[in-house]
Amino acid sequence: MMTKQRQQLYADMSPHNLTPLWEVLHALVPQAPLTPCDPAFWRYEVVRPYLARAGEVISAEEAVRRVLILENPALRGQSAITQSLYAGLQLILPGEIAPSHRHTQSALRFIVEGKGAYTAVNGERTTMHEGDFIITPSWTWHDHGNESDKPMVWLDGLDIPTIRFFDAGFAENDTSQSQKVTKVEGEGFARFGYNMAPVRHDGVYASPYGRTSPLFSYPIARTMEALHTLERSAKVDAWDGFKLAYTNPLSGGSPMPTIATFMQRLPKGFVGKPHRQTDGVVYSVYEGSGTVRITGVTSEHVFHFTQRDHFVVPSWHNVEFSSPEGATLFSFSDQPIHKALGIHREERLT
Ligand code: GTQ
Repeated sequence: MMTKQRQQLYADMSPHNLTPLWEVLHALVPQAPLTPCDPAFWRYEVVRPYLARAGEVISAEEAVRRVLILENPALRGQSAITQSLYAGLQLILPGEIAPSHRHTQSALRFIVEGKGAYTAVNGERTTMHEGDFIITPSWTWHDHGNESDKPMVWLDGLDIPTIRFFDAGFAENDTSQSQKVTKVEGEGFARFGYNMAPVRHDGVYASPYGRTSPLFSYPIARTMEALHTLERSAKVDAWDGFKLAYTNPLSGGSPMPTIATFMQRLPKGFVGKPHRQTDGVVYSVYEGSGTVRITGVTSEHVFHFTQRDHFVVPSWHNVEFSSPEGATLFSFSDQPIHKALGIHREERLT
């Protein structure tokens, strides 16, 4: 019997770490992406009390980073929201410090609740407000502190699973809890945030952070000014509403080499068309409310979102937004990696 002979072959060679390709070829080289990730939704109202309880059982200092990880339900135990990305909600209470360290993983913060705490990057502190987008470039010292009188919560987005995949993770703790402040607040923004850049004798406008944006704070006021201006006067995109990508001002590319970030405005009464793309996307609702329909090959999820909710749209799932009230959504994905590899695809249905 052919089948029996095959089974015998598989069994005999298995101890030698050999396995037949033809049994797995279809799954290895699928006709279209077959992500193991599921669409998922985290309602802030549900998450917030657990964050508060985390604040009662451990200090930011002891935890180093007091974060509840948003785990994809299909990837439990892997600290991943998509195959390549990590997301978590970090709480820092008044008077607390999250000690200084650095790592090769790139990180973003999107401020979800509160104002007045700071993140320090390479000697400069930046005060955080709801809706600000802040980055900590790979291998830069960073610490967080809350000198306000209210708790602060932000979304952490990191490329942890990507760096793990490449086995390229290094980390180091600083010698002091808070790094020394060596620059006034706003210096980085003054150098790079006004469509200008410092002039060097050799004519190169170099980022101090390699392939990462030299801007580490993208304040919400500027972002909303742009989106509101477009909303008043420009033609709305039938799929995205008004959507802008945050950029590295020196390259025009994404602020970090592994993660692209976006803010999009769905105008009041928006009914979007479905589209899909190879990069799985994590969303944080900055303001307003609406509905997202996420359709995979065999599944359909409909989430009704409101301010501070989070959700994830896996690779190659159709996503479709509607918003009677209007909404503004922050999002991030691993799109720069897809583009660097020349494998990014997107499809807009009409
Ligand atoms: O703030 O450096 O959510 O290193 C996970 C790992 C935050 C951080 C996280 C981290 C950080």
